Amino acid sequence: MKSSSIHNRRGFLKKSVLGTLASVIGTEVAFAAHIPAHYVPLALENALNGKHPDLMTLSDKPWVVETPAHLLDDEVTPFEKMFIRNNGVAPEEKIDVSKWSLTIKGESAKTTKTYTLNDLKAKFKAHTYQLVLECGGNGRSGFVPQTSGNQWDQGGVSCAEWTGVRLKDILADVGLKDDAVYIGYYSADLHPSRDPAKAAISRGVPIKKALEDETLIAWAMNGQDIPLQHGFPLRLVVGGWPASVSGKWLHTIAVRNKEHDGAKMDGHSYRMPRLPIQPGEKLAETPENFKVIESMPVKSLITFPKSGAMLDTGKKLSLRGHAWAGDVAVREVQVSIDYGATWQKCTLNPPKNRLAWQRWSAEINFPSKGYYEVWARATDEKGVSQPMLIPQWNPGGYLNNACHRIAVKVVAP
Ligand SMILES: Nc1nc2c(c(=O)[nH]1)N[C@H]1C(S)=C(S)[C@@H](COP(=O)(O)O)O[C@H]1N2
Ligand SMILES: [Mo]
Repeated sequence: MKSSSIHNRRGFLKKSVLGTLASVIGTEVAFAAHIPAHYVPLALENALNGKHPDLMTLSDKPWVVETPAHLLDDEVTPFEKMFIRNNGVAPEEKIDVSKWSLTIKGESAKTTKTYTLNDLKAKFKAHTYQLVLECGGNGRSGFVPQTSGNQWDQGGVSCAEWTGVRLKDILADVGLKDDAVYIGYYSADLHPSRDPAKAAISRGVPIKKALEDETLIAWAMNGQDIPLQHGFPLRLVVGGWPASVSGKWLHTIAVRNKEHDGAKMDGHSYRMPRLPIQPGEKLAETPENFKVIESMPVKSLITFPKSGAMLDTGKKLSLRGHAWAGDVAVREVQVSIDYGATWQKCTLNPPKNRLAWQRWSAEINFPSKGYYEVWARATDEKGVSQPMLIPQWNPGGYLNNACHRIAVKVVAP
């Protein structure tokens, strides 16, 4: 976003911009005259980038925005409600799609090959999957003591529909050596320092995950070009694992003979202690102590109603949400209105395809008026359930899959 397009010469927001903002957020901007020079109101940053005004900005540089749970109600997450996690500076120059290419190389690739976007579309079959992308740090704000990193509530997750070619088809075309164990991606965004010698992020997955049918090199999201902030024009999309492995603005994939060693693969980045540790405990950040996070854990969200809902006594509440469980499916979702003492089974739909989230719903009767909490708990195919409160503390604040809870007030009509 260019400041000159929203501020006047003295640095104040243009009248027309304030008007646009008011119409997007559906109300006047209070104290508009007090907005400091050169300042960009939070809701304006969302609006200018086509995002819903109620998405919450966790960080400005790099840009990170989170979706409140009740805005994740759609079956397929639309662009405007999709969280953004940037680790660096998204490409700022206009991207010439005709010049964009993907190179496959690396010590464990039999050859090096470069494909233009058109080559990819012409040479390989296109596939479309709905895929859950959840930030490994989603839920981080629940950990005590607080860990460093963006303080996500529960909304660092999306399930959009991605279209592209299977990475496995491209890797078959290039040829893999016998010692190939990992792939790593390289992207066109810049490190926050803008030092071209450094990468903002360069992660990857073991070859087995890379070769799954659902692992895509995608050029479309929800039937359209991938929006700039989500990786235009090409993105690696790997459902069910920390979304940090789904490299945006993708230009190169390296086939590796060892665990990929790109930016944010080391230390405690996207890693969990191999053994449980005390909350706040310091542990040397070695691969002996920390292992890379693979499949994300079982999780669910209540997406309707919004927390704080009011209901008349004697009325049923129709509740719904989504549940997902990394590499596996969800077997059951239950809800409780008595702090986990008793649970009611929900209706649970199958996923649209493997690695998509699953819709769940329930009708709830409240026995009397008063304040209630509704808790939702999913169980995966392997029988693993969400913890009701906080799971294992870890230095990166990853994998908080505690039950989502909303407040409901039942009142006399
Ligand atoms: N090139 C690149 N890819 C990236 C990132 C990034 O900063 N640069 N962020 C990663 C992280 S940490 C997450 S959680 C997801 C976020 O995807 P989204 O912004 O499209 O929702 O993108 C991943 N891919
Ligand atoms: Mo992330």
